[in-house]
Amino acid sequence: MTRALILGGTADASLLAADIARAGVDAVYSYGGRTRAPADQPLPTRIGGFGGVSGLADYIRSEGITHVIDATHPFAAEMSRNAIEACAETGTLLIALERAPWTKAAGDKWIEVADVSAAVAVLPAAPADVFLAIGRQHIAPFASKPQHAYTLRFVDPPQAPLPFAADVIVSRGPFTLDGELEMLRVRGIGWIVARNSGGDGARAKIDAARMLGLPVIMISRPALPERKRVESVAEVMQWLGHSARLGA
Ligand code: 3Y8
Ligand code: NAP
Repeated sequence: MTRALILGGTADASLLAADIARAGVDAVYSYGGRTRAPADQPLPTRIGGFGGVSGLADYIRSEGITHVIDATHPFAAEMSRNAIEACAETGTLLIALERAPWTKAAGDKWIEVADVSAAVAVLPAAPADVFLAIGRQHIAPFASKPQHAYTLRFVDPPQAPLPFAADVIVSRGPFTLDGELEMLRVRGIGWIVARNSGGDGARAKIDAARMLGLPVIMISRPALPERKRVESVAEVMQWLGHSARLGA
């Protein structure tokens, strides 16, 4: 009897949850508990960490989970690694629903870097207006270049003092091209730092940067161990043994 665990927290995970609920598959949706008011899901939902690999393995056993779908974000590397280990340990089927990375298009001015510290290093010495579109958890290294005027974008208002002076936009996305163009123009942004999240929910800033001729410091995704990986909800539904929603 199928019982699925969705490791969620992304737009794709929400789309999958809707199809799974519609198909009547027994499933539970899991958030990491990063935001104050995550979007509601049409499935029983749990919020918070499992307690590492062993916590996840215990959860899988106690809840009788037969299929794990890792629909987290490409940068949620620790969760993804834990899922691979816990599923190997418990002999549970695992699939990743992971959108393709954004690829550079004609006109894009990308500087591709491996991680946040490399992104800081690439910023110019001369003061600039910099938009950090990388959330809240990984901004501290930019304190080493306080000469810039930073704009940050968080899902929730900051709970603690910021590691450097910055203007914070509070918005959870998804974002629109017009909204990004307006924001970048009004703030006179000269540089954007982004992570290669892929998907549609945050790509508007990349398209807006191309239209405005702005450089984007693009942080590449962390490498993950091999695991079965698909890019569409339909493929996950087939893997679960259910045809996707007809006419989807
Ligand atoms: C808690 C669930 C939807 C889902 C929205 C997608 C789209 C917007 C792109 C920018 C980039 C960023 C950030 C981002 C994207 C979608 C999607 C996506 C980037 C929510 C959500 C949770 C989170 C966690 C949050 C992180 C933060 C990252 C903001 C819900 C809204 C910057 C990633 O304050 C914090 O601690 C926030 C932490 C992880 C990265 C970071 O390190 O700060 N996402 N984002 C999930 C959980 O608890 O399990 O609250 O409803 C989901 C979404 N985030 O309904 O359309 O790709 O699916 N989220 C990045 O670098 O790309 C925003 O601002 O341009
Ligand atoms: P992470 O660094 O890979 O995970 C850190 C720890 O958070 C995990 O080891 C796990 O704790 C817990 N965790 C993460 N996702 C979880 C989930 N869906 N359900 C239960 N526990 C979870 O994760 P992150 O990058 O902070 O991302 C957290 C959440 O935000 C994920 O749901 C992800 O999909 C979503 N998100 C992240 C980004 C991003 O940029 N990273 C962007 C959009 C959405 P234990 O070890 O205790 O189990």
